[in-house]
Amino acid sequence: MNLTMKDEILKRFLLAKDNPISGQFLADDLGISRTAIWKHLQTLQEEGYVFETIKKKGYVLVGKPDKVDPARINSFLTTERFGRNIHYLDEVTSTQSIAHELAREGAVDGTLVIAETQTKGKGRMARPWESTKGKGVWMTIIIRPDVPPSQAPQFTLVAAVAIVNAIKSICKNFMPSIKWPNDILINGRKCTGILTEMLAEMDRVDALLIGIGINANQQQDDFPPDLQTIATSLSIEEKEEINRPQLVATILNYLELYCDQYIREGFKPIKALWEESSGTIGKQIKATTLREVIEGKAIGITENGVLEIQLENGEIKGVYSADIEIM
Ligand code: BT5
Repeated sequence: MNLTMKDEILKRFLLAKDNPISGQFLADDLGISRTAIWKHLQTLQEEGYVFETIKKKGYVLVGKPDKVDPARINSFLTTERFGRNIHYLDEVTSTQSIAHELAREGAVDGTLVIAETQTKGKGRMARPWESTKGKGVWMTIIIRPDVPPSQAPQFTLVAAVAIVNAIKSICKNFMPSIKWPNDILINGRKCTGILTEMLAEMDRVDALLIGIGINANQQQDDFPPDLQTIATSLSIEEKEEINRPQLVATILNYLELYCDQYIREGFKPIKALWEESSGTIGKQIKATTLREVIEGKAIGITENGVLEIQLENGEIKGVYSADIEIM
């Protein structure tokens, strides 16, 4: 849905920052009665927003619950399409499942599904994805590029570039790197996973569902034992609380830019951006595909996003999809 009236009101408070807004101004601006405005403010208060009344001037928003709600994401968006239609839910099985349903029902390009937690978050090959409540970014964006199905995997790399650049623009105390094809690591630990799924006909993509999971505000002991040594969060590395709505919007801002650039100019400019942030190229790696295990040096990605590995005997092998271990 587009922003509701309550979200429109909230957005005005978010943009006004410390400046008071009067009930009359809101009523005039939004074309509803002052009583209706007051009712929406009351609902917002019930949701955890705190307003201070400034005599003769109006209200100032002085406290917000820590949520990735549409109004807050919207206040950081500069996109034309991405994130302009947001489905925000407290708890879901997986944002991918909801996105599948919405895509089949005709959801517009750029529709975002985002939740505070997932009970059945999933990685590739149905592996479980840990989605701690209120601490991460668990979202799926539905896009409808006019491309053949063979081009779908490149969008994972487009998304990785968008996410890594969004993280770099918000966090200053560490350097994230992309691990081909779908992870973002910080100091060797995973902070982000991407899962791209597709609805397609024979020769064209109907919708791509780009699922993005980012550990934002977990502390180390929030992770279950099996992830303790392999996962990290932006907040652990930055040593500061992360503004999740700002992170979501910044990713969408970059993602729209790079998706459009990819459609317009092909993979070349994305490949250059990808290589700039890659932690895989030049490394000795072990790639486990469905069919074989390949060991060698990662020497680059092709125009199709295929990872090229040079074996000890000099032979170069292209890998379309694999789990990578950096040796
Ligand atoms: C991925 O799979 O990395 C893709 C993850 C995509 C998650 C998003 S969240 C929003 C959307 N809705 C969904 O249901 N999914 C998407 P893969 O490369 O297969 O990695 C999965 C492995 O990562 C697991 O087997 C664990 O070892 C590890 N893992 C699970 N949860 C993690 C977490 N929160 N942080 C770091 N690593 C995790």
